[in-house]
Parts: sequence; C-alpha cells; structure tokens
Amino acid sequence: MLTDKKKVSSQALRALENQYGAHNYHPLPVVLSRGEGVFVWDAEGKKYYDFLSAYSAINQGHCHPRIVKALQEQAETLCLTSRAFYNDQLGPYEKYVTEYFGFDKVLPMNTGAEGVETAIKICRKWGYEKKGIPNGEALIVVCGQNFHGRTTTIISFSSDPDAKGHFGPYTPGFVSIPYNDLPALEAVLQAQGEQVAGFLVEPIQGEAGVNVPADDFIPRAAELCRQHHVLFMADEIQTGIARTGSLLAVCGDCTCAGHCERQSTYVRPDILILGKALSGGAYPVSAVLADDEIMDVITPGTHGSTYGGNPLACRVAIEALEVVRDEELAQNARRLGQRFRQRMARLVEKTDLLVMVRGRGLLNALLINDTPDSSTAWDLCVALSHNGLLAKPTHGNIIRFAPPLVMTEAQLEECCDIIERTILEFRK
Ligand code: IF1
Repeated sequence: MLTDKKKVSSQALRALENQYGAHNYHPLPVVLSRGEGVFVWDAEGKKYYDFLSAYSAINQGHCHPRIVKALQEQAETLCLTSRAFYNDQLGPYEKYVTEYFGFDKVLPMNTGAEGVETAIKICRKWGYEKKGIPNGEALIVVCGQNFHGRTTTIISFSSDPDAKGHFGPYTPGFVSIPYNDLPALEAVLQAQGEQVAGFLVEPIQGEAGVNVPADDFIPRAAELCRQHHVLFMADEIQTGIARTGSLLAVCGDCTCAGHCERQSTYVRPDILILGKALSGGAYPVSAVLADDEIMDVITPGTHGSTYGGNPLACRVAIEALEVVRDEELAQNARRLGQRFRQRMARLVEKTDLLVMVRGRGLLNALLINDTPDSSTAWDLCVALSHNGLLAKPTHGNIIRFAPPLVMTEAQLEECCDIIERTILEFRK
C-alpha cells in the first residue's frame, strides 16, 4: 500500500495528488519530504535551496528548532479550547504581539484570508458606528492587481479572471484604483470620501510580480486617508515580519524590528494584517492589529473563529517573533537583498533573456524578456530545480525569489551562482 512506511517515488506521489486532490494548483514537478533552514529535500533525497519560503511563511527557515520545540511542548499540554473559555497562552500572546507591533489590541485568526476578511468587517463596522456612514453604504478602496486571499468577498475585488471568474455573485462595496496611483486615490476620496471607510493595500504587491511602488506612495496614501477620515489598512501578510528588510514594509528605511523609536519613514497603518511568517510556517496563524478606538467596534458575537487564538498558535507565534528579533532577520534580509539585486543586475547586463531585477529586502523578482503568457519563467524554474534551487513563476515572464531570511551570505552567493549558471545555459 502507498501509505506503508516504505519509500514512495516522487512520481507515484504526484500521481496520488493528481488523482485524489482537486486541481486547484499547478505545482512544479518536485515532491518535498523534508526541510531544514534554507534547504528542502525531495522524496528521492535531492537537496534544494528554497527560494519561495512557502510564499514568505518560512522567513525563519524550515523547522526552526526553537519554533518546533515550542510547538511540541504546547501540543503535549493544550492545543485547543475554543474561545468559549479563557486559555493561559492567549493573554500573554496578545500582550506580546501588540507590544511588538505597537498597537492597543489584536484580533487573532488563522489564515491570511481570514485576517483580511476580519479587517474588512472591522473597517465597515467602524465606518457605520464611528464615521457615521449610512448603514449598508460603506465603500472600501482597493488596488488593481491585488492579492488578498481566496474567499468570496476577497475575490469580489480581484482583477484576476482566474481567481474571480464564475464565483459570483460578488460582494459589493469595493472601489478599485490602479496601484501606485495617488491622483486616482485622491480623486476617489474627493468624490466619495464621506462614504469611504477604508483603503486596503499591499505595501509591495506580491502576486503582481513584486511590484514595488514609488517611495512616497504609501506615506502619501496614508496621509490622504487621514485627511478624509478613512482607515489605512496594510495587508502585510506577505511583506511583513522582516521579509522586505524591515519589520514591516510600511517601516520604510527602519530596521528596528519594531523596537526603536519610530523613524520619519514609518507609516503606521490604522489596521495591520499579518499572517504567514507570524508562525514561521509551523501552523496557520494570522492577526489583525488596531487601536482601541477602532477595535472596540468588535463586541461579543460579532466575529470569531474556533481555532483563532488557540494555545498552540499563541505559543508558536511568540517563538516565531522572538526568532525574528533574536536572529536579526530584518537586518539580514536587507543586507542579503542588496547583494542579491547587485548580482542579478550584473546578470541582467550579460544576457538578453532578462529585463530587470526588482524588489526590497529578500522579496525580489527577475523579469524575463518574454510575454506574460509564455512558458519561459516556468521552464526556467524547472531548470533551476534541476540545479538545486526552487523558485516559482508569477506570470509567464516573472520569477519571484524569496528565500528564508536565515540564509548566510556564503549561501546567497552560491544561490546567485546557480541562478547565473542556469540562466546563461538556458535555451528557449
Ligand atoms: C495561494 C500570490 C503570494 C497574500 C496577501 C493575503 C493572502 C496572501 C498579500 C492570503 C496569500 C499566497 C497564497 C497563495 C499564493 C500566494 C501569493 F502569489 F498569490 F500572491 F504569496 F505571493 N494577503 N498569498 O500574499 O493568505 O489565506 O493564503 O493564508 O496558494 O493561493 P492565505
């Protein structure tokens, strides 16, 4: 039987997924069975550098010993109580995470999409109860090419036809503007500002191919929101927790990891949404942070989740955040990111296959000289995997590179060598 302990080949394992799993993904043909730090191994024992980090969930590296230990200890003690009762891990975690990020309150959830849904609900309720928007008329401004998750409401304001198509009818109440377009934001706020409860934005767009906005986009958007009494909601599910070289992407140039005086570049969101690396990949943990004036619209019965705030999640999240601080992952991401873009920029000069490298910290992308519907990025990622490095295309002509933040400089240089060699040897 395939469930027996004896080794099953990658091919057989892929066939199982293909036969018994819904086809909602198109994975690279690699079957992973073990991870440690920046490395993963496939079912045949081949070793790879992980340059996806589970879409930035594994910032702390695979199976970080401290996070695994916290998980094991808590799993043996108490996993789940529901919120029908208090538990002895939630309060300490709530104190820890709010102090870490500098907000009055947190609302704990599990997945990123739930975090975004939670933010939308808080924002709308705030709009009615605090801003005085007539009931049922609140608008939330979002950006084109966004990615905020997969629920029915979230895909209602997606511009991706695959993500959205045939899942209607859609949730109303969202207005889309182009990303990185301050005049468009200003126009919407001037025309409909009274009705607008919030602006939901990714500080860097991941799915759009690591789309880094102009330096002043986030600060000036936040300022416009303030002027129009609109909540500025940052989705830092992918960009947050040291990925872009600061604790949050909205921190701008600050590498404080949340523990220094705020620098002038810091933009403080009214609502901050976190997920992914909040647990270092060990467990689904998401969170919405806000100050009392906003969070107090949430009262018993208005929102919740069976697993949200469970003891296992709380214990794991504290450890995951401690690791980020103790190992100075924001600083490392910043240093290695600069080196990565430097080396890739040199590579871009050497070949017609590449157009440019862009990104911040260790969230970067290589743009390939081909069309978005080509298979070049995919074919390159397959070639990279043969050479021992795993990355994932986003669109046919963009490859995202996001290794765990625990990488060393020597490892990064070796990875750049692999990418360089693969690209220079590649024939379309
Ligand atoms: C998939 C992308 C990354 C996110 C932001 C919310 C969520 C995500 C900014 C929802 C999730 C993932 C999920 C993933 C692909 C992916 C992704 F390519 F689509 F854009 F990371 F780059 N906000 N992002 O990036 O979080 O509910 O998944 O926990 O497989 O759909 P979730």
